[in-house]
Amino acid sequence: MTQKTALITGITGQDGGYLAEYLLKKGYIVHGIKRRASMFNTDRIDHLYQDPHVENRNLILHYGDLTDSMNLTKIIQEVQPDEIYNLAAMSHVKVSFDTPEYVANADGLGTLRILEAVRLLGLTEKTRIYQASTSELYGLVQEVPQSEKTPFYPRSPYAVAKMYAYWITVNYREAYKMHASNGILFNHESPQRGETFVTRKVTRALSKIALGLQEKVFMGNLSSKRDWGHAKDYIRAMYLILQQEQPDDYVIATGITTTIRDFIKMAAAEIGMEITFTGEGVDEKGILTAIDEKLFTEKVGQKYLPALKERLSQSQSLSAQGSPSHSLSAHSLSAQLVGVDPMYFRPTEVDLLIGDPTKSNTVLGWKPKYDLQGLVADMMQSDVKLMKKESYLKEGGYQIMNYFE
Ligand code: NDP
Ligand code: GDR
Repeated sequence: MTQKTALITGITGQDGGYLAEYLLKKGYIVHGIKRRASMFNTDRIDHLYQDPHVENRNLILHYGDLTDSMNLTKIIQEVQPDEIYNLAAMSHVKVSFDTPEYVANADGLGTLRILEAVRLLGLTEKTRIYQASTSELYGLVQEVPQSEKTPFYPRSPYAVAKMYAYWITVNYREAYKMHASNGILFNHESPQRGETFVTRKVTRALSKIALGLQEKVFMGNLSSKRDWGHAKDYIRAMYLILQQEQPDDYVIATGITTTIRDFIKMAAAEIGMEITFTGEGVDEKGILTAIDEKLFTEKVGQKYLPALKERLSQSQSLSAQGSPSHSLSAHSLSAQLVGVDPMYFRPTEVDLLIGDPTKSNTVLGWKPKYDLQGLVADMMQSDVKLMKKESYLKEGGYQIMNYFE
């Protein structure tokens, strides 16, 4: 069998890194498009790096950008890919309210540029295209669970741009008989998740709090619900979609939804910390209410326990006084671990996502290996390890300098 060639846009992102590794293991030659940045931005694929001076490489990177059609056309012409995975996007929903025009250009028109390049280069029969569509298309709740037939109602510039990308993919499939498919992926996370998405923000912050490197974390809307899976499972679905004889659109989800609040509790419980939420809206607080000392010692380490117990005793004495939220503000080392800051609220929110993966289960034979508990465990284990490195550096006197002080 001849070796297949894949082109991944967004190879430096969470999904791009996992997908590149997965396809390389399957024997593909993988080409990736990366943006020029003022610092290295290849952390997620450094372990796959191959010296450009060595012959017969299987991983080849190209500088490029989804906003530059000439560049994309040139790369696609050069690579002649069997499969294109279009994962590149400005993928942060909140940030898309700050950069709506850019998002329309990169996430919306960027998809058109790829489809049109494949068409103009005469590759419509050779090249299969995967478009990274999203559960954000469902936006304002019309029905649950959300399936391939649920109407869209996007609620952010990001989702609106992705809606254009979704339909232009469908249109090129119908108009030019291209093998172009949408994966409507619900939220998927991992230790490689960007630090400003909610799950990773939580697992990083709780790890730092456990090690005494941070006092508390401020969050946005704690009541929204998400259907979270593991990125390692979801990139398998991308691959399966492109192996089908016919192109089509598929929901990839777990079918289980959880609030942000409960995700925080689960992540804390994973390392033996019990967090209880009190108050409402912007006054809501997550308080440390118990420690499973054995679990904490096993997952984090004995030496970090005394400081955390001190915080817990404050929590208990304050709640005995009957007014935790009022008294807490007086303490510099308080028992409050989570707060709410409206700066993280979105102008329009997506309240509830829960996917119906029946079609991908039956047609693709796709089933996730991780459940939410497994995902949380993987992320917490990884972030505790990461933050321990930071802790050791701090103990050794190597603190990150603030050059503006
Ligand atoms: P990330 O934000 O981790 O990665 C995005 C990638 O796109 C990065 O490699 C980034 O490069 C690149 N990129 C951004 N803008 C451009 C541009 N203008 N030109 C070229 N490359 C660009 O996202 P994920 O890996 O989490 O998601 C992958 C795709 O799937 C995205 O399209 C996202 O919108 C979509 N999606 C994600 C879901 C999720 O839960 N993760 C769910 C559903 C859809 P750089 O590293 O330089 O920033
Ligand atoms: P989302 O992911 O918007 O669903 O988009 P994100 O993790 O950013 O938010 C999920 C929910 O958590 C709430 N939230 C917070 N979110 C962030 N980022 N930071 C906070 O402090 C915070 N507090 C509460 C949000 O309001 C929201 O309701 C992700 C991205 O990967 C998209 O690219 C992808 O298309 C969708 O998932 C499916």
